[in-house]
This record gives sequence, structure tokens and C-alpha cells, in this order.
Amino acid sequence: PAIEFGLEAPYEIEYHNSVGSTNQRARELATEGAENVVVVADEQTGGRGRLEREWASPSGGIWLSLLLRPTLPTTHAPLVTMAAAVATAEAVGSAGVEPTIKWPNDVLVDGKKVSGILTEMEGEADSISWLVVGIGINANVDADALPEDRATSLQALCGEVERRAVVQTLLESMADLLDDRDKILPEWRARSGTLGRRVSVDTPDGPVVGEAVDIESPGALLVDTENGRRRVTVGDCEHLRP
Ligand code: BT5
Repeated sequence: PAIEFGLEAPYEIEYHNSVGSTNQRARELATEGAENVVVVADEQTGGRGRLEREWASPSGGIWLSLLLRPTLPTTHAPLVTMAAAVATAEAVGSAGVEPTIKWPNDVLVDGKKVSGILTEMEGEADSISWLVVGIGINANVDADALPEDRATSLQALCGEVERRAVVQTLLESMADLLDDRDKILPEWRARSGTLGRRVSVDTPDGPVVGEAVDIESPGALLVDTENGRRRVTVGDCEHLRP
């Protein structure tokens, strides 16, 4: 089948040519008690973004979900998402483009979104029971198959890529970062296209506009606004012109 990548990864791999959503499939595996499994699909028929949004997932992409059981308090789950953004940026970069991370976890090339991440989890306050981090990379897909002009694909940027190598880099980098969590935020900062920029973040408490100055564990964005410094934990971030 098209998606038999033949990966040698530090995780067990489950391949699908077509699946509703790899996150949904990974959640099913979680309820069966599995861990350290990666669900990979060539195509998703019901790919999901954050906040019930749709994620276009045509054949030729990299649509995958990692099921983990990290020993972390639930409040620290964003750290895993930040690690996924770093690993994704590294993987996308290995294909020969220059990605940057837009807070919290979009990977952009030339200002356009090439990858998005959706993390879901279950647990009590003091510990995560399971965590599913879903990563979508527009790999060998036609940019016309993507929903808006702010999206792009590796194929459009640099021609067809070898998906096996991209996923391999991603999973190895992810395993490294989770082994040595002190590296996650420094690596994120080094790849960020958000820090030092003027941003407008659409948060549940309204818009926060100002200069993005830093991130703080486990993944909050610090924004210097006209009314002082704000610490933003959730929201959609837009980069503004300087
Ligand atoms: C995300 O949501 O960026 C998270 C996307 C996670 C997708 C992966 S694929 C594997 C796993 N299984 C799933 O079912 N999901 C995960 P968000 O920030 O809400 O962005 C969604 C918005 O991006 C949509 O409302 C569209 O405007 C746009 N969009 C949809 N599909 C896109 C694509 N393929 N590339 C770029 N932008 C897209």
C-alpha cells in the first residue's frame, strides 16, 4: 500500500491508506491501553483542526498521531505540543525548506502554513493518563487541494519529498526531545518566527496586541502590550507587519 513507509522508529507504527482521523484512531487505541504507538495515514476523510475546525487531508500528505503516556502533570501538556512543533520544523527543514514556528505550534514556510498540530489528552490534574499529538504535514499534495491562500505544501515549495525520511526525522527528533525536556523550549525559541514580532493574539478573553517577547514553560507566550506584559496560554496568533 502507498503508505507502507517501512519506518524504523522508536514507536510502534500502524499504517492506514485511508482513515477518518488518525487522532480519533489513536484515541481508540488509548482506551485499549496502548502507548508509544504512531498512527500514520496517507489520507484522512475527517481530519480535524483545533476548535472543531476541519483539516484538509488529501492523499500524499503526512497525517499522523502519536499516542504517549508521559509522566507529566496535565498542566504541562503544552510542552509536548511545543516539542512536536520543533520536531516537525526539523523534519520539514530536512526536506530542504526553511520553516519557522508560529506560536503555539504552526509550522510556516514563507509565511504560509505547511503543518498544524492538534493535541488531545485525558488525565487527572497531577498526571496525564494518555496524550495524543496529531501532526499534519502538507507533503506531496497539490497546493490547490488546500483550503486557503495561507497554506502551502512541500510539493509546491520544493517538489515531491520522500515521506519516509521526513517522518523518520520527525519521530527521532520527538523521541530525543521527550528524553531531554530541558531542550524543548530553547529549541522552540531558536526556530520561532513569532518572538520579536508584533502580534495579535485572538484569545478567549479578547485580542492581545503587542510585541511577542518570549515563551515561558510550559508554552505560554509573553506579549508586551500598551498596558503592560500579558501571558497568553491559548489563542490564535497572527503576525503583524512591523
Ligand atoms: C491545526 O488546527 O492546525 C491542527 C491540525 C492538525 C491536523 C492533524 S493531521 C493528523 C491528526 N489527525 C487529525 O484529525 N488532526 C491531526 P487549526 O490551527 O485549527 O487550523 C485549522 C485551519 O487551518 C482550518 O480552519 C483551515 O483554515 C486551515 N487548514 C485546513 N486544512 C489545512 C491544511 N491541510 N493546511 C493548511 N491549513 C489548513
